Amino acid sequence: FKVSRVETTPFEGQKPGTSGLRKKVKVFIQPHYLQNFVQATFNALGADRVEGATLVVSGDGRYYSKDAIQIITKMAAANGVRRVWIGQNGLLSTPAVSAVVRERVGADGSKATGAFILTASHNPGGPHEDFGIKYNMENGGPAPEGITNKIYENTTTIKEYLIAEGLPDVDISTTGVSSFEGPKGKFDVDVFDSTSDYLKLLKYECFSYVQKQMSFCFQSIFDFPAIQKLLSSPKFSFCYDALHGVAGVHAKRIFVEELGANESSLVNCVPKEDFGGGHPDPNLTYAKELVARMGLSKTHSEPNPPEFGAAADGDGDRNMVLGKRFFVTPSDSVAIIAANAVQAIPYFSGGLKGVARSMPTSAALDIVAKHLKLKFFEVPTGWKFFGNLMDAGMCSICGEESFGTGSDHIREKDGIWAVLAWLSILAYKNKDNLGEGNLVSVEDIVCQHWAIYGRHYYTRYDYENVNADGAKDLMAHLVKLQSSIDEVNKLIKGIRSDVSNVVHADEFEYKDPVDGSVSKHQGIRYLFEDGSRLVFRLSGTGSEGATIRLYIEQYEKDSSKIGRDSQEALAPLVEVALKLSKMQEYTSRSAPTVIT
Ligand code: VG1
Ligand code: CO
Repeated sequence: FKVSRVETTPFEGQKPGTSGLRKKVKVFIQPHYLQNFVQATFNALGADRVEGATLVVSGDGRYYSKDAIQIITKMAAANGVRRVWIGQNGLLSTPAVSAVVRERVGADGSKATGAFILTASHNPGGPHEDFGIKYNMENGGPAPEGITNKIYENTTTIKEYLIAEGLPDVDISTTGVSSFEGPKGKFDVDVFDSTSDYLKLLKYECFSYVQKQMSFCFQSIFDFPAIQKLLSSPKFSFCYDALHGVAGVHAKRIFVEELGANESSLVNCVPKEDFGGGHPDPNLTYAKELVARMGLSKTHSEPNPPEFGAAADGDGDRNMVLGKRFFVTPSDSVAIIAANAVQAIPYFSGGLKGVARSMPTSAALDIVAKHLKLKFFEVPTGWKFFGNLMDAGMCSICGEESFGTGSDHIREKDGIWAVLAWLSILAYKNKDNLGEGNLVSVEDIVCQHWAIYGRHYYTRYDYENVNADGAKDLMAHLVKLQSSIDEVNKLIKGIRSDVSNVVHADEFEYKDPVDGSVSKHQGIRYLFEDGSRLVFRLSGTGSEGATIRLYIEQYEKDSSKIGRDSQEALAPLVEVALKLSKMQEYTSRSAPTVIT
């Protein structure tokens, strides 16, 4: 092939958000649009990281992915990349990409140096919906802000991009390596099985050198035989809904073929370009089928729901965990995994290096960290902030309220990992119960946790696609209010006298303890005397208008008060939040789009 230089002009608005660039498909398919962003990324990385590189290019299989893969492959070839690695059919979940970058070794001994992930995650897909792209680094984690800012800068000045001419479209449906000859030498396209490397990581891990015994020891992340025993017990039942996202591919292989779950326990596990027309977002609103199966639907009654259910988002990095007629909040989920990890998950048997959560995530994890004397970190929203802590050996388990949970086995959140973590805890708690005795259920595990650590009532209100100016004004109004806490407390007492006082309010700012970088304006916080919190943020993953997220949390230590309905328990704080922020006035919305 030859290298052709194509003239181009900048597009507005190519600024990567919380997790890459996400836009409507009709925006992405404009001539040069994707190309500009990809070239801007290559230029931001610099020749050192591009020439001779080995890049993974794959994603959640949403509409436009197949075209994008061909375009990026040709641009990679023209920019001097040595190899492009593609999961079969272009399908790799975000955690699988991270695993491939970190673990896979090519037939010629090569290792990946980075990845383009093609996904808009939980946003709907199809010709009229969203597409997205983000770049991950050599450690398998999202590019840090230094790089994403540079990418954006480059998109504002770009004049040309490079693309290979005469390079045929690659067949991504069959595994194998194809080699091509370019002006700078060989270029390989390697199409490989989507699940093998990811599975290998979850099943076996590291050879740690034990000096005393002078021997190598095998350690696995998860005890597959123990999980298999649980799944095959007639007392246990399981259900997994991939919402037609890419996790379905991995789920079939891991849960059914490896762990012996029944094929009928998989729902919506065939990936579709438009996710069957739904929102591939694993929450109580959008994972309707699973919610009904688990006996949590208000309109449908299910006589005998499974013991355990879980769902994934489009790119498989999120998870929702459900018990029989029981919802586990993601903030509780990460706290419970952390509290049980050392006993229940072999990978953590040597102890946890530390734990971390994003700022809006509830403080349930903080309490576990305190009890177990673990290092603890609170970072801004978005997985990229956890990566630095993990690379520095400071954090083992982390999570976000937005259904993201993970560990330092990779540098992305990992939906299937979270499910395996829960199955491990269930297997551990039930190791003597699978014959006789009562099964310890998901609900039992959560209630026992609350009894020890107290409960964080938690809810999130999302106002999706509201007027962007209104959203900005609402945030400005809240920042202005923060200048006088006395004034805020007067207002609050006028709304509800049964809510405690605000003792501190600010805009969250984070200084990375590893590289010292500072991230500002990461959400507005109101902290109350009794430990309650109100947090307001603007979403960074939407593709249209603005999305306001309101996070509401209240801590209850008294074990006689931990069994309430969370919406009911939080009603006073919700009222305060809505009136204090003048939500309806600024957004013209009388109710949120989604409540989780
Ligand atoms: C949302 C979530 C955030 C998550 C991000 C990416 O961001 O709130 O916790 O890390 O999505 O998740 P925002 O800016 O819209 O609140 V995913 O599954 O897109 O990779
Ligand atoms: Co996702």
